[in-house]
Amino acid sequence: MTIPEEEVISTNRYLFEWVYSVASLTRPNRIYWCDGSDEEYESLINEMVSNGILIKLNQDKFPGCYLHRSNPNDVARTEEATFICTRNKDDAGPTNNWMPVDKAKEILNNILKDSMRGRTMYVVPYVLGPLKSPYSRIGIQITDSPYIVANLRLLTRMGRKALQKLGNSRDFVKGIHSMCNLDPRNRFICHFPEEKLIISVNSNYGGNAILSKKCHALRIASYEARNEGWLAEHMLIVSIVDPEGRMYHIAGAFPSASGKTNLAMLKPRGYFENWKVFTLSDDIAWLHTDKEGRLRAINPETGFFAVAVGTNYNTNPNMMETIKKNTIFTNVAMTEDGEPWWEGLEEPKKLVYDWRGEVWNKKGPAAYPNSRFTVSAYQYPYLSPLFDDPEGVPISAILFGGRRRKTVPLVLEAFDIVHGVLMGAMLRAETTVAASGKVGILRNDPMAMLPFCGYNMADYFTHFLDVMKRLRYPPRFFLVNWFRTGSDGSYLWPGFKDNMYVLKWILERVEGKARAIETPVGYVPDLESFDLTGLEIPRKNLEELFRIDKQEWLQEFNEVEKFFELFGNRFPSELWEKFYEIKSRLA
Ligand code: GTP
Ligand code: SPV
Ligand code: MN
Repeated sequence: MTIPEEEVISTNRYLFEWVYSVASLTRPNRIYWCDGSDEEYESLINEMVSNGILIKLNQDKFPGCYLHRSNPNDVARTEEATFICTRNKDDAGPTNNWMPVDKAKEILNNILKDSMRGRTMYVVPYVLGPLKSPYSRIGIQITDSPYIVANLRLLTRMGRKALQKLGNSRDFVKGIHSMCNLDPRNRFICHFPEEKLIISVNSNYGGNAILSKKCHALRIASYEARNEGWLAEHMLIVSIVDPEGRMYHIAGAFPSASGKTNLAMLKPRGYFENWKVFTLSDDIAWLHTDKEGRLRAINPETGFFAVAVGTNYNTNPNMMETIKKNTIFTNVAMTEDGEPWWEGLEEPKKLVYDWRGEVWNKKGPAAYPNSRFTVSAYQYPYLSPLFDDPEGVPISAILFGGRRRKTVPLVLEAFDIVHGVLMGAMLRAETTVAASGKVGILRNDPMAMLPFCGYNMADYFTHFLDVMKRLRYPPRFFLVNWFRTGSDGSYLWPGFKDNMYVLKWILERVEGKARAIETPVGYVPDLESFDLTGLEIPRKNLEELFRIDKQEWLQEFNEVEKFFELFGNRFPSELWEKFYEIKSRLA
């Protein structure tokens, strides 16, 4: 194949050879190298509107906003179709689906053969992390989906600048994505960490197909991070300024659709009027150790791919302001005059088309429960001023959380670093709509990384502990739970903006100020001194929120024990020791 002169925007021979080898397998009509310009984005959008991939929303009220309707069989991540392909099965570990490299490539090559016929193959270079950061990384995604290109443009530093940064280096993650015919039986999201390669076929859904996100920034990056001494985590990063003007940064790992975006975007109101909260990341954090021995966090992304349902002016007013323009909505409902709509917003007085485009009959949901929107972080009103800081921000506290109806109190502080890491490793949470399969099933989800760790999780625990123990100024560790329910099944804690009460207590603990009560499993706030000024909540709810039930916790330990045993002798002994030390206090 000859390369037309005007398309040459890089001199990287290695890159060209790879791109053209993929083209000779997939046989696209045309190859297009993305430069990341505004004009390019606009023309992509216009093309998608003209061929029905995007629907123009009401441009008077929502300028630059579009709706995409997925194939109904392709609306969430598919963990059962996600594989880590390594030479040795043990390197993927017992929690990942594994396939031998050769077998996976044979299957994928057969699927990819001629898969882009009649389509354009886009070559999308992107940088993860601030352009000048020593911690940033480069990826090139090849895709035949213009919808994915538009998402990459909003979520990453994409285009010419990435190629400039790459130069003639071979050091980039290769992503090959083809929608094929969206056949769910031939859907595969395969990772080859040993060769920095991702191949994703037969899906066009976010986490399966925006390869920069979960596939690169978590699965491949976590593998590289282990080899290089850092961490790639499924964590939000939030910056908090107290009334005295001190700024703190907190990271939090919660499973998918369990509150990262909402916590990162908390808008302090009422009693917290004199506080400020800024967002640095709503989904992914890359954590490094700096020269002083602090943990530093950057956000590899530049945008949000966030859950729509439940987002409104009470829960997340900042996000509501952000998504009024230049936003791609996926699988939300639409009113007859072209406004996006989903459950949790005010009841519309107008006719509503559901997420499939049919007149909503109110029998099922109008918006798909995992409907999302993609929007650039740069139009978010409270983006952290340190968002583009190449060095990232120092982390004072790490939170682990998830949906738990019982057992886990509103907040629980770890005794020490090893216990903190153990708390993360012991994290269990209910499954959510973000992945296909049953919702509400309690499962182990260590550090909220179960679906995203690119190597054996026992090695991951060892590495996580190593990184934390090497720090001169380690963060404090907390378990949090906004989802505990009372006997009637309703949430005991109001959540959202009121999570600020918990964050304040956490910062007071960091400063060595707030009082806590020691329980067998960690420290809980002393109810007498826990500041709840301005919050009306029945005393009996509070008592239940902080209650540690020894029987339930013993059961928790017994169940987690079985999970840890899956890892055999690869599981770090230091965590076992801490585990049994605490378990013995419960017995
Ligand atoms: P991913 O993008 O999938 O990684 O999700 P996430 O962890 O960022 O979750 P997000 O903040 O989008 O919240 C998911 C769902 O949980 C939404 O429907 C929220 O309304 C709901 N939610 C978030 N925070 C709270 C909270 O404090 N209390 C309650 N009850 N619900 C919450
Ligand atoms: C998640 O599922 O954790 C998400 C959405 O953040 S996705 O990009 O689909 O992974
Ligand atoms: Mn996520």
